Amino acid sequence: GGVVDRACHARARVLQFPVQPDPPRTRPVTACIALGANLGDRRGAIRSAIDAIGALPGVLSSRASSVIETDPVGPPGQPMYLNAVVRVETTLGPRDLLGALLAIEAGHGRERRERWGARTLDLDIVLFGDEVIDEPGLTVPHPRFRDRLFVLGPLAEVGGELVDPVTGRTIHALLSVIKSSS
Ligand code: A4P
Ligand code: MG
Repeated sequence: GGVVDRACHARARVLQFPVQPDPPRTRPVTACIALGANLGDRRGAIRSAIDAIGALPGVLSSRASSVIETDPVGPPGQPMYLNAVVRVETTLGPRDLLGALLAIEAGHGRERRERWGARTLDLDIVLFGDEVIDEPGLTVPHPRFRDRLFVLGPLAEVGGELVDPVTGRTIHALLSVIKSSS
């Protein structure tokens, strides 16, 4: 009946299929979570999500980037976003972390409508140590983060030295690639 159970139930509800909790871990992993909001009280949602992530059981420490305002990517006519990244040291597994993030999103009144559409709060796992995960409901590293300045900028601030396990490049290197192509 702990936070992991609740997180699994939240995840099962959103994904509409049952999920098993991760096996217990002892060694902490560095994970990075991207935050985005473009509806309602954007700054309040980002701030309280940063606090909620830092307070999760199994999150040993956390460090948040600056919060930046960015042009929307996706369907036209959306409001501007606020984006940030939080870097954590955690003993949660990736599935339990996702469940906890979905519960935080749900607590902010997130409703899923259009893909890439406007949202009160979006929390994505960008990196989870050097793990590569591709399963229904969880793809890590996040499949689109390498093209997105609104993720790479804040990510470089808190984890520029971290290595993308798919390309073998550091975040600093990925950022300079997209800066030079845009
Ligand atoms: N899911 C799979 N992998 C992950 C992961 N690594 N982290 C699954 C988190 N969730 C992951 O998410 C649907 C499901 O993705 C989750 O239930 C989880 O099981 P969603 O947030 O409802 O779907 P979405 O919004 O269509 O996709 P996603 O990936 O969040 O959208 P994107 O691609 O991140 O785009 N423009 C600016 N400037 N700033 C933004 O933050 N964000 C988006 C969202 C578009 N444009 C933007 C921004
Ligand atoms: Mg998302």
